[in-house]
Amino acid sequence: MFFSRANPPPPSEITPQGIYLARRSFLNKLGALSAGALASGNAFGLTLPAPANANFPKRQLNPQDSDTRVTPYSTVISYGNFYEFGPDKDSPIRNAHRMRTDPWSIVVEGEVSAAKTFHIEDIVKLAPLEERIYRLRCVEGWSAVIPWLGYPLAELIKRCNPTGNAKFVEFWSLADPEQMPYTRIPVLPWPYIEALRIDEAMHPLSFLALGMYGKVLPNQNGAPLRVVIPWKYGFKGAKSVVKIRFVEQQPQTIWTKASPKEYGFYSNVNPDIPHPRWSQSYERRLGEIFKRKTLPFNGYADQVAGLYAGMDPRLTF
Ligand SMILES: Nc1nc2c(c(=O)[nH]1)N[C@H]1C(S)=C(S)[C@@H](COP(=O)(O)O)O[C@H]1N2
Ligand SMILES: [Mo]
Repeated sequence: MFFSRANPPPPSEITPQGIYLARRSFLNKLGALSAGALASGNAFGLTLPAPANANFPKRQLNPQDSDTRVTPYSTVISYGNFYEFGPDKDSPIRNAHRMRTDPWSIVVEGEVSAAKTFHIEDIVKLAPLEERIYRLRCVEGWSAVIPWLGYPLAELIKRCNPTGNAKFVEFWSLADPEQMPYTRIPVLPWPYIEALRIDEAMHPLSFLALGMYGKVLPNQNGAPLRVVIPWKYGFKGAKSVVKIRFVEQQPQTIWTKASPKEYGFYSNVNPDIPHPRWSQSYERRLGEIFKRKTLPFNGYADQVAGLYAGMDPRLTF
């Protein structure tokens, strides 16, 4: 990306509590549901510690040993990218509190049987909430393991009633200059729009996150809802989504518009395809000292490689 990489902060002193203390009735409902979701464990057979037991990672001799250890909450809320709030890794936690997430709705348009609007109160109740513990690999070379709370993206996509012409789906993030100071500056071609092929969006791993670590999403991580596509670089998952648009042709995204040589449409994690300015072979899990190898499709190849059968991997970067 256009900002230099920095080191993650030490496990921070920030208390989770201050960030999201019950602001809306739907958040309370989400909290109640999440207790059940946590008890039910996670999908896809990952054996992972409950977030409450997650310790700050220790040095590992074998870099794969700790592969599924959950990254500390304090790290995930204080280090990240949300460029609408600024260029630095701590810009989101410093500035995202300005964003008002209530009321919130998502407009659905384009190739759908009828355009419509979903309100967040209804989106939260659309499908049973579950916990998914996913690796997140940022294209910049850092990664995290995050327990998301939400439901499959397919649940929402289905209810949008896309037409047969809908081959791709765009996710638009909020871009309000009043609340998001950096959207006044053309550092990126706002709004933040990311997109998927419909079958990618419908894949059972694709997730709509409303919370993480058993709590509602903090603003800086994309409240009140964001997309999570674990086999792609983190930037494919738009935060704070306000619009879903179905289209027939493969669309441009914020990153293909900003820098087409550096970012492709697919952006599947691939250690063998370097970014023009750095290797993608290794990554550093936030909080760890040694780098670990980046895995094809971020470790989800068994589930998703079939989506790209017959395609040249150089075209799916
Ligand atoms: N709207 C919006 N969504 C975004 C971004 C952004 O800047 N704006 N950054 C992306 C990038 S580059 C990454 S790596 C992830 C980071 O998510 P996290 O901060 O929750 O770890 O969010 C993605 N979604
Ligand atoms: Mo990223």
